[in-house]
Amino acid sequence: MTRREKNHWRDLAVAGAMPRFREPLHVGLPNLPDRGNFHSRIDAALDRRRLTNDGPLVRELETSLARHLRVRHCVVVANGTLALSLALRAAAVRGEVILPSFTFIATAHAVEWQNMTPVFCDVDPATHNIDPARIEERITDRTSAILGVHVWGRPCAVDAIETIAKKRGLVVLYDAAHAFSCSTNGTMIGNFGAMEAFSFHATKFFHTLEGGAVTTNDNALAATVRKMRDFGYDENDDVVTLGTNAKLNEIGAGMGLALLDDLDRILDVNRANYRAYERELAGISGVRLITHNDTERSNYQYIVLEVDGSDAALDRDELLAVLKAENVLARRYFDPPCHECEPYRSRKEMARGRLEHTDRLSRRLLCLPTGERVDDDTIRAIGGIVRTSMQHAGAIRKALAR
Ligand code: T4K
Repeated sequence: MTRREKNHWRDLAVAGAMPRFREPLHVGLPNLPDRGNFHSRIDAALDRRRLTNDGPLVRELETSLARHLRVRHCVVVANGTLALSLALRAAAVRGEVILPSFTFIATAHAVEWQNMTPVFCDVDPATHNIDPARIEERITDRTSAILGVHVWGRPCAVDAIETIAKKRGLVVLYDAAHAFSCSTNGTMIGNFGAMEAFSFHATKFFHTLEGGAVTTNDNALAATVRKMRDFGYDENDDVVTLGTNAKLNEIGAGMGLALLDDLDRILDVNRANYRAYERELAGISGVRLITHNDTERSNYQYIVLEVDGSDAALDRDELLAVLKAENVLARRYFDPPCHECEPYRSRKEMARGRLEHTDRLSRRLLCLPTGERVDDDTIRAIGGIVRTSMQHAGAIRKALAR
């Protein structure tokens, strides 16, 4: 928005109902643990002069995460993208991999980076996750895996995907980057498919600065990922397979351990923030907050708003512009979706059927700020901006168009 537009904006009668935040309010502002806890873990690592290569903090973190996720093996790695790449390689996936386009670009790039071919499948508009009813039409004799993504921490239809995979002899993997500490039918995400890949990036509610993990209940796969993470070395220091450097360092592990001690507090904050958004956004026509199954564990990490964009209300990009003018830096995820990004967009085979719901969702969703720096007053103010914007959509649209 230009200065002239902003001035005009301020002149609008509705502007008084729109509190402007003094500091920009970001989506993805990292949560922090108790500093004393973090510092003492880091001091111990410095005293030991053991900074990386499967150090004691990494080992302790793996044990704690496996316990939390109730999974047999948790192999922590340098980031979520490498977690995906290692899982794909360890599962010996070849040829085509069916995955949603409605995901962060890392999911598709991890497949492509391993010289496999991503085949994009549409999502269920209700869950935003890969639609099992559309998977079979994507299977060819070159398909070897289905890679589901638990978008916004809401679990994929794991049973339906498993059934298709069994019938067609395919490997199932999950990108669980959004789904740490979530469950489905009482089982923690991390236990499904052959392996699941987590991201512990700083913007995730639980993080290790940069980081990620592969989880599995399969002993052989876990052993393979462990070797691949460390140049292919085995426990006897022999190089027994192709590997890379995907190791997490001790500082990141120290952050993860300290945050795990605070996990219940952070989950409480996220849940309370989600409930506050539910209250503040209730009844505003043209916007809908995504729902979570409250009988399961959820991390409420993303506050996702669907903006329907009818004539009577602002569309998603108009609402984003209003929020930005008021210093609320909401974000579009995932726009453009993967199939609209290079190198996928230019490919002929991308013409294989439209991704109707993916295209539609990517134009309608935005994420609002949450986490421990966001409180009830902030959410009330953001709710006020959204409500006023939608109530005065006509006048605001004119101001935006100037
Ligand atoms: N699969 C899925 C489904 C994923 O969502 C992701 C990552 C992956 C796989 C890959 O995992 P990693 O390899 O990343 O571990 C962010 C994150 O960088 C990315 O990790 C995340 N998903 C994605 C959904 O969001 P951007 O491009 O939005 O990041 P950026 O740098 O623009 O930051 C977002 C906001 O956070 C900004 O408003 C500023 C704020 N921020 C960020 C950082 C890093 C801070 O306030 N402080 C910080 O330290 O991708």
